[in-house]
Amino acid sequence: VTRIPRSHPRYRSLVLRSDLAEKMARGVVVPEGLMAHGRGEAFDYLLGERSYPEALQATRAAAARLLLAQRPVLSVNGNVAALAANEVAALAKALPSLKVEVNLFHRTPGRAEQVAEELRRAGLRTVLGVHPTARLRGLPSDRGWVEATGILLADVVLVPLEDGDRAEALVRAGKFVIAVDLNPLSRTARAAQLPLVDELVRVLRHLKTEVVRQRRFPRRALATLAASVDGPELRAAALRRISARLEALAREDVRERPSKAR
Ligand code: PTJ
Repeated sequence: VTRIPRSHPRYRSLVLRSDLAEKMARGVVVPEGLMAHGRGEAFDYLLGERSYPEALQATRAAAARLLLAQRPVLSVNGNVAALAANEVAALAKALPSLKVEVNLFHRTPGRAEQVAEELRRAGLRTVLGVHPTARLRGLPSDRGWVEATGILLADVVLVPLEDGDRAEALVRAGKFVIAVDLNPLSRTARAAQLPLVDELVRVLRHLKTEVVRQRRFPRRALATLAASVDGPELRAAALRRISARLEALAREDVRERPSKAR
Protein backbone atom coordinates (compact mmCIF):
# COMPACT_ATOMS: atom_id res chain seq x y z
CA VAL A 1 0.00 0.00 0.00
CA THR A 2 1.39 3.41 -0.95
CA ARG A 3 1.77 5.77 2.01
CA ILE A 4 0.25 9.11 1.18
CA PRO A 5 1.87 12.01 3.10
CA ARG A 6 -0.72 14.20 4.85
CA SER A 7 1.14 17.27 3.65
CA HIS A 8 0.37 16.43 0.00
CA PRO A 9 -1.76 19.24 -1.49
CA ARG A 10 -4.15 16.68 -3.00
CA TYR A 11 -4.16 14.42 0.08
CA ARG A 12 -7.93 13.87 0.23
CA SER A 13 -8.20 13.11 -3.44
CA LEU A 14 -5.32 10.61 -3.27
CA VAL A 15 -6.80 8.86 -0.22
CA LEU A 16 -10.15 8.59 -1.99
CA ARG A 17 -8.53 7.13 -5.09
CA SER A 18 -6.65 4.60 -3.02
CA ASP A 19 -9.90 3.66 -1.21
CA LEU A 20 -11.70 3.19 -4.55
CA ALA A 21 -8.83 1.04 -5.87
CA GLU A 22 -9.12 -1.14 -2.77
CA LYS A 23 -12.89 -1.42 -3.25
CA MET A 24 -12.31 -2.40 -6.85
CA ALA A 25 -10.11 -5.25 -5.65
CA ARG A 26 -13.07 -6.37 -3.49
CA GLY A 27 -15.47 -6.19 -6.43
CA VAL A 28 -17.65 -3.33 -5.15
CA VAL A 29 -16.38 -0.94 -7.84
CA VAL A 30 -15.69 -1.99 -11.44
CA PRO A 31 -12.61 -0.73 -13.37
CA GLU A 32 -14.96 1.44 -15.43
CA GLY A 33 -16.03 3.03 -12.16
CA LEU A 34 -12.51 4.39 -11.63
CA MET A 35 -12.72 6.11 -15.01
CA ALA A 36 -16.11 7.54 -14.10
CA HIS A 37 -14.59 8.86 -10.86
CA GLY A 38 -11.75 10.51 -12.77
CA ARG A 39 -14.22 12.28 -15.01
CA GLY A 40 -16.18 13.44 -11.98
CA GLU A 41 -13.01 14.73 -10.31
CA ALA A 42 -12.11 16.72 -13.42
CA PHE A 43 -15.50 18.46 -13.48
CA ASP A 44 -15.33 19.09 -9.73
CA TYR A 45 -11.94 20.71 -10.27
CA LEU A 46 -13.44 22.98 -12.89
CA LEU A 47 -16.35 23.86 -10.60
CA GLY A 48 -13.99 24.77 -7.74
CA GLU A 49 -14.59 21.65 -5.58
CA ARG A 50 -17.33 23.44 -3.64
CA SER A 51 -21.09 23.46 -3.86
CA TYR A 52 -21.92 26.76 -5.58
CA PRO A 53 -25.17 28.65 -4.75
CA GLU A 54 -27.29 27.29 -7.65
CA ALA A 55 -26.29 23.71 -6.77
CA LEU A 56 -27.23 24.31 -3.12
CA GLN A 57 -30.63 25.63 -4.21
CA ALA A 58 -31.10 22.57 -6.47
CA THR A 59 -30.40 20.26 -3.52
CA ARG A 60 -32.93 22.16 -1.39
CA ALA A 61 -35.50 21.61 -4.14
CA ALA A 62 -34.54 17.92 -4.33
CA ALA A 63 -35.14 17.53 -0.59
CA ALA A 64 -38.61 19.05 -1.01
CA ARG A 65 -39.34 16.67 -3.94
CA LEU A 66 -38.31 13.67 -1.86
CA LEU A 67 -40.47 14.80 1.07
CA LEU A 68 -43.46 15.26 -1.25
CA ALA A 69 -42.95 11.89 -2.97
CA GLN A 70 -45.22 8.94 -2.22
CA ARG A 71 -42.66 6.26 -3.09
CA PRO A 72 -39.14 7.73 -3.36
CA VAL A 73 -36.23 5.42 -4.23
CA LEU A 74 -32.48 6.03 -4.16
CA SER A 75 -30.62 3.95 -6.74
CA VAL A 76 -27.14 2.74 -5.76
CA ASN A 77 -24.39 1.47 -8.04
CA GLY A 78 -20.86 0.36 -7.17
CA ASN A 79 -19.36 3.85 -7.14
CA VAL A 80 -22.12 5.24 -4.95
CA ALA A 81 -21.75 2.46 -2.37
CA ALA A 82 -17.97 2.89 -2.37
CA LEU A 83 -18.00 6.67 -2.04
CA ALA A 84 -21.00 7.32 0.14
CA ALA A 85 -22.45 4.26 1.96
CA ASN A 86 -22.56 6.21 5.25
CA GLU A 87 -24.31 9.19 3.65
CA VAL A 88 -26.85 6.90 1.93
CA ALA A 89 -27.65 5.23 5.27
CA ALA A 90 -27.93 8.61 7.05
CA LEU A 91 -30.31 9.97 4.40
CA ALA A 92 -32.49 6.84 4.57
CA LYS A 93 -32.64 7.20 8.35
CA ALA A 94 -33.74 10.84 8.06
CA LEU A 95 -36.35 9.98 5.42
CA PRO A 96 -38.01 6.66 6.36
CA SER A 97 -40.15 6.61 3.17
CA LEU A 98 -36.96 6.40 1.05
CA LYS A 99 -36.18 2.93 -0.28
CA VAL A 100 -32.63 2.10 -1.31
CA GLU A 101 -32.15 -0.19 -4.31
CA VAL A 102 -28.96 -1.60 -5.80
CA ASN A 103 -28.90 -1.18 -9.56
CA LEU A 104 -25.82 -2.15 -11.53
CA PHE A 105 -24.64 -1.83 -15.10
CA HIS A 106 -22.01 -4.53 -14.61
CA ARG A 107 -24.27 -6.94 -12.75
CA THR A 108 -23.37 -10.32 -11.33
CA PRO A 109 -25.29 -11.81 -8.41
CA GLY A 110 -22.10 -11.76 -6.30
CA ARG A 111 -21.42 -8.11 -7.01
CA ALA A 112 -25.00 -7.04 -6.23
CA GLU A 113 -24.61 -8.74 -2.85
CA GLN A 114 -21.22 -7.05 -2.27
CA VAL A 115 -22.70 -3.62 -2.94
CA ALA A 116 -25.68 -4.37 -0.66
CA GLU A 117 -23.30 -5.56 2.05
CA GLU A 118 -21.35 -2.32 1.82
CA LEU A 119 -24.62 -0.47 2.53
CA ARG A 120 -25.65 -2.81 5.36
CA ARG A 121 -22.26 -2.34 7.00
CA ALA A 122 -23.01 1.39 7.03
CA GLY A 123 -26.19 0.67 9.00
CA LEU A 124 -28.87 0.35 6.32
CA ARG A 125 -31.40 -2.32 7.33
CA THR A 126 -33.26 -2.94 4.08
CA VAL A 127 -31.55 -2.99 0.72
CA LEU A 128 -33.56 -3.80 -2.41
CA GLY A 129 -32.24 -4.93 -5.77
CA VAL A 130 -30.13 -7.95 -4.91
CA HIS A 131 -32.63 -10.36 -6.52
CA PRO A 132 -34.73 -8.13 -8.76
CA THR A 133 -37.56 -9.75 -10.67
CA ALA A 134 -39.04 -6.95 -12.79
CA ARG A 135 -37.77 -5.13 -15.89
CA LEU A 136 -37.82 -1.45 -16.69
CA ARG A 137 -39.14 -1.10 -20.23
CA GLY A 138 -36.79 0.18 -22.95
CA LEU A 139 -33.57 -0.62 -21.11
CA PRO A 140 -32.00 -3.80 -22.49
CA SER A 141 -28.87 -3.72 -20.28
CA ASP A 142 -28.74 -5.28 -16.83
CA ARG A 143 -29.70 -1.87 -15.48
CA GLY A 144 -33.21 -2.78 -16.62
CA TRP A 145 -33.51 -5.25 -13.70
CA VAL A 146 -35.52 -3.59 -10.96
CA GLU A 147 -37.54 -4.50 -7.88
CA ALA A 148 -41.30 -4.61 -8.41
CA THR A 149 -41.78 -2.88 -5.04
CA GLY A 150 -38.89 -0.45 -5.53
CA ILE A 151 -37.87 1.42 -8.67
CA LEU A 152 -40.73 -0.05 -10.73
CA LEU A 153 -43.31 1.49 -8.39
CA ALA A 154 -41.39 4.66 -7.52
CA ASP A 155 -42.69 8.12 -8.34
CA VAL A 156 -39.40 9.91 -7.61
CA VAL A 157 -36.01 8.27 -8.27
CA LEU A 158 -32.69 9.70 -7.14
CA VAL A 159 -30.00 8.41 -9.52
CA PRO A 160 -26.41 9.36 -8.73
CA LEU A 161 -23.54 8.76 -11.18
CA GLU A 162 -25.68 7.20 -13.82
CA ASP A 163 -25.86 6.62 -17.49
CA GLY A 164 -28.10 8.62 -19.84
CA ASP A 165 -30.05 5.63 -21.17
CA ARG A 166 -31.26 4.80 -17.71
CA ALA A 167 -32.29 8.32 -16.81
CA GLU A 168 -34.20 8.53 -20.12
CA ALA A 169 -35.94 5.17 -19.53
CA LEU A 170 -36.97 6.26 -16.03
CA VAL A 171 -38.42 9.54 -17.34
CA ARG A 172 -40.27 7.61 -20.09
CA ALA A 173 -41.69 5.34 -17.38
CA GLY A 174 -43.26 8.43 -15.79
CA LYS A 175 -40.80 8.88 -12.92
CA PHE A 176 -39.49 12.20 -11.69
CA VAL A 177 -35.72 11.80 -11.95
CA ILE A 178 -33.25 13.62 -9.70
CA ALA A 179 -29.73 12.99 -11.02
CA VAL A 180 -26.41 13.67 -9.32
CA ASP A 181 -23.75 14.21 -11.96
CA LEU A 182 -20.84 16.64 -11.96
CA ASN A 183 -20.86 16.74 -15.75
CA PRO A 184 -23.47 19.31 -16.81
CA LEU A 185 -23.14 18.10 -20.41
CA SER A 186 -23.92 14.45 -19.69
CA ARG A 187 -27.03 12.82 -21.13
CA THR A 188 -28.06 11.98 -17.57
CA ALA A 189 -27.99 15.64 -16.53
CA ARG A 190 -29.93 16.51 -19.68
CA ALA A 191 -32.55 13.79 -19.26
CA ALA A 192 -33.27 14.34 -15.55
CA GLN A 193 -36.01 16.77 -14.56
CA LEU A 194 -33.80 17.85 -11.65
CA PRO A 195 -30.04 17.59 -12.33
CA LEU A 196 -27.82 18.18 -9.28
CA VAL A 197 -24.51 19.20 -10.83
CA ASP A 198 -22.46 18.72 -7.70
CA GLU A 199 -20.32 16.13 -5.92
CA LEU A 200 -22.15 13.07 -4.57
CA VAL A 201 -20.95 13.13 -0.95
CA ARG A 202 -21.56 16.87 -0.60
CA VAL A 203 -25.02 16.47 -2.15
CA LEU A 204 -26.07 13.60 0.12
CA ARG A 205 -24.92 15.40 3.28
CA HIS A 206 -26.71 18.59 2.31
CA LEU A 207 -29.80 16.62 1.24
CA LYS A 208 -30.01 15.01 4.66
CA THR A 209 -29.69 18.36 6.45
CA GLU A 210 -32.40 19.79 4.22
CA VAL A 211 -34.75 16.83 4.71
CA VAL A 212 -34.47 17.28 8.48
CA ARG A 213 -34.98 21.07 8.18
CA GLN A 214 -37.95 20.83 5.81
CA ARG A 215 -39.68 17.89 7.51
CA ARG A 216 -42.16 20.15 9.30
CA PHE A 217 -42.84 22.42 6.35
CA PRO A 218 -46.44 22.45 5.07
CA ARG A 219 -46.92 20.71 1.70
CA ARG A 220 -47.57 24.05 0.02
CA ALA A 221 -44.16 25.36 1.08
CA LEU A 222 -42.52 22.14 -0.11
CA ALA A 223 -44.25 22.42 -3.49
CA THR A 224 -42.99 26.01 -3.88
CA LEU A 225 -39.44 24.93 -3.04
CA ALA A 226 -39.62 21.91 -5.36
CA ALA A 227 -40.70 24.16 -8.23
CA SER A 228 -38.05 26.82 -7.51
CA VAL A 229 -35.50 25.41 -9.97
CA ASP A 230 -35.48 24.45 -13.60
CA GLY A 231 -33.33 21.69 -15.18
CA PRO A 232 -31.96 23.58 -18.22
CA GLU A 233 -31.28 26.65 -16.03
CA LEU A 234 -29.34 24.53 -13.55
CA ARG A 235 -27.16 23.05 -16.28
CA ALA A 236 -26.59 26.51 -17.73
CA ALA A 237 -25.64 27.82 -14.27
CA ALA A 238 -23.00 25.08 -13.91
CA LEU A 239 -21.56 25.90 -17.34
CA ARG A 240 -21.46 29.61 -16.45
CA ARG A 241 -19.68 28.81 -13.17
CA ILE A 242 -17.04 26.77 -15.04
CA SER A 243 -16.63 29.46 -17.66
CA ALA A 244 -16.32 32.31 -15.11
CA ARG A 245 -13.85 30.32 -13.04
CA LEU A 246 -11.67 29.51 -16.02
CA GLU A 247 -11.71 33.17 -17.10
CA ALA A 248 -10.70 34.28 -13.59
CA LEU A 249 -7.94 31.66 -13.39
CA ALA A 250 -6.62 32.62 -16.81
CA ARG A 251 -6.43 36.29 -15.71
CA GLU A 252 -4.63 35.32 -12.47
CA ASP A 253 -2.20 33.16 -14.39
CA VAL A 254 -1.26 36.04 -16.66
CA ARG A 255 -0.91 38.42 -13.68
CA GLU A 256 1.32 35.98 -11.81
CA ARG A 257 3.75 35.62 -14.69
CA PRO A 258 7.05 37.47 -13.98
CA SER A 259 7.11 40.70 -15.97
CA LYS A 260 10.25 39.78 -17.95
CA ALA A 261 8.55 36.71 -19.33
CA ARG A 262 5.65 38.72 -20.76
O1 PTJ B 1 -21.41 -0.04 -10.58
P1 PTJ B 1 -21.94 -0.15 -11.98
O2 PTJ B 1 -21.67 -1.50 -12.60
O3 PTJ B 1 -23.41 0.17 -12.07
O4 PTJ B 1 -21.19 0.95 -12.89
C1 PTJ B 1 -21.16 2.27 -12.45
C2 PTJ B 1 -20.46 3.24 -13.44
C3 PTJ B 1 -20.09 4.51 -12.66
C4 PTJ B 1 -19.21 2.59 -14.00
C5 PTJ B 1 -21.42 3.59 -14.57
O5 PTJ B 1 -22.60 4.11 -14.04
C6 PTJ B 1 -20.82 4.55 -15.58
O6 PTJ B 1 -20.14 4.16 -16.51
O7 PTJ B 1 -21.12 5.84 -15.37
P2 PTJ B 1 -20.72 7.01 -16.40
O8 PTJ B 1 -21.53 6.86 -17.66
O9 PTJ B 1 -19.24 7.14 -16.50
O10 PTJ B 1 -21.28 8.26 -15.64
C7 PTJ B 1 -20.86 8.62 -14.36
C8 PTJ B 1 -21.03 10.15 -14.24
O11 PTJ B 1 -20.89 10.48 -12.87
C9 PTJ B 1 -19.98 10.96 -15.01
O12 PTJ B 1 -20.63 11.98 -15.78
C10 PTJ B 1 -19.11 11.62 -13.92
O13 PTJ B 1 -18.75 12.93 -14.26
C11 PTJ B 1 -20.06 11.62 -12.74
N1 PTJ B 1 -19.38 11.48 -11.44
C12 PTJ B 1 -18.34 10.69 -11.12
N2 PTJ B 1 -18.02 10.80 -9.82
C13 PTJ B 1 -18.90 11.69 -9.29
C14 PTJ B 1 -19.77 12.13 -10.32
N3 PTJ B 1 -20.76 13.00 -10.09
C15 PTJ B 1 -20.93 13.45 -8.82
N4 PTJ B 1 -20.13 13.07 -7.79
C16 PTJ B 1 -19.12 12.20 -7.97
N5 PTJ B 1 -18.36 11.81 -6.93
